[in-house]
Amino acid sequence: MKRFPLLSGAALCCLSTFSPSTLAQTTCPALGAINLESGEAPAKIISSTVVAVPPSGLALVGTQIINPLAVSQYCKVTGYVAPQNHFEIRLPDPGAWNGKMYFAACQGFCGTLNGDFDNAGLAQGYAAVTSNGGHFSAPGFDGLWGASSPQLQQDFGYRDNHVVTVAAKKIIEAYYGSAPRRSYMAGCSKGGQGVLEEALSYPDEYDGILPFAPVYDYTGKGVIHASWVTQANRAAGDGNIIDDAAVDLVHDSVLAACDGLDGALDGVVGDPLTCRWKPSDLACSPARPKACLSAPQVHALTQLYAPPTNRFGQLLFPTGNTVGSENAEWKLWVNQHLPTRSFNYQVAQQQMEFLDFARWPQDILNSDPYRFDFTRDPDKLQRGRTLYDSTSVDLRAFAARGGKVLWQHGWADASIPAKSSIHYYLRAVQQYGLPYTSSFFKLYLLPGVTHCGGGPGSDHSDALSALDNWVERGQAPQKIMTYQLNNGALVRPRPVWPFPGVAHFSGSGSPDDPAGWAVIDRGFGSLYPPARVVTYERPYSEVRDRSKTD
Ligand SMILES: [Ca+2]
Repeated sequence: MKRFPLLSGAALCCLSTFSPSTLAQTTCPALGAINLESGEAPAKIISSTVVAVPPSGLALVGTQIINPLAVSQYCKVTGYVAPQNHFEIRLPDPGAWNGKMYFAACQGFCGTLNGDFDNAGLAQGYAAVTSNGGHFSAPGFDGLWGASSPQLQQDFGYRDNHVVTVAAKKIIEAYYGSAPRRSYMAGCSKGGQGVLEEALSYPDEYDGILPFAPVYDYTGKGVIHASWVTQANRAAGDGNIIDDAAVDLVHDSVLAACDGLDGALDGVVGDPLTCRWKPSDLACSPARPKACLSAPQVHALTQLYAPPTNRFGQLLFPTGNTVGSENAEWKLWVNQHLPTRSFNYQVAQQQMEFLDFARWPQDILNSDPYRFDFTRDPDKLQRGRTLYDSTSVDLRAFAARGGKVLWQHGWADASIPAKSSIHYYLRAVQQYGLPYTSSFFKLYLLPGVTHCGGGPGSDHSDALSALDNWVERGQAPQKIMTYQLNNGALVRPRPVWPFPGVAHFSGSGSPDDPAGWAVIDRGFGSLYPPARVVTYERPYSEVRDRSKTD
């Protein structure tokens, strides 16, 4: 949990100069009396109280940089939409409200309600909302709540964010006397799928979205790619072919070969697409008898970087892991540390066991990632795809209303490969053309950044302001500045340009001097046209037919 120290100063300064709204003291508790028990999002408010911002400031989660305003207190509203879609809304005082709404979608398997997700918006004057994804559950990859619970599965897949949005807009209007003039939504991983799903299925609800490393192909990633990785690295006794030491060996070799391709030896591969390193470069040989990979290791690593395919060679997911993503996160997602299973194993096992089928355990065919059959089993996942996947690139209804997409993904993500985001973008371009697509949709790939932030790269940016500026003033973002947040200080500045632009350093000094970086537009090259993924071929109208998921 990070705290932004500037905010504490802002909060302290304004407690003495800005009289806390007596209006809030009256209207906030009064929210509990409004009746929301009708319509498609029947809701009840559990509590509504004014909360003072502590001198230490608002706790922040995520990668949003804030420009703190004078938020000295807020109205905290908790409640739920039937049956179990719990939410927390944090409302700035009427005098501090910017007239807009910010929704932070839950991530992972959701199941918790973390009001601090609101703070990236609250601190900048937004009425901010977050939810639990439609259920409460244990931390980590716990899918048990989904057992024989089609309603909770639907809520998690697509309904929770929608109904909470509907209820939140009513509450915001009740509090301020007017509905939000603009609404934005942000989320990473499963949260990224959630914001994309909103734009696809409920295009009137948001004016701009901030997907970060979205698992838009929830089934393809969570079951198929996760099982592929699990099987590729399986050694006798369910150990690892590429163990933690081999991961380090590989990463050092990749860095030696490709760190400098972006012009800066800064411990980060800036453009993995130009990195020609391959596993056989580390193969053991008479010339390299030590610090090398055995033949089975070369084979396993090749499989890990390769996309999942069936026995006919057809593509089941757009990509394998990314060269340069061999890091601490890789060791968690790919490697077993028995008795703890890899994250990929846990995700695939829990999805197949509890989330993809209506009746547990009667319907379960196989919940062992080691036994997933890439030729026979993908067809058994159609119900899960209908519930959880947002693979359509048809954002036309969203764009027609002026909706904008500012999409980010870390290149060093060892969970959801960044190339899956590229694949989505290229499919959109293939379907609707580059001029149209880029007019409302920009993709930013962040070098050295791991899943949802972290890693050796620069993960923080003021993406929300860039999006707001685009929506409100029509000023499309180009370069965005990214930083690491280190003890409250913004360090390691790096400009990032929209894909396919690549940042290259040609300065003579430190790569921390942003003036030394410029953009190279290397085009789509061999990436285009995007390879055909057979699992995306199902008619979208059929995928959207959710009447069959009860
Ligand atoms: Ca570099």
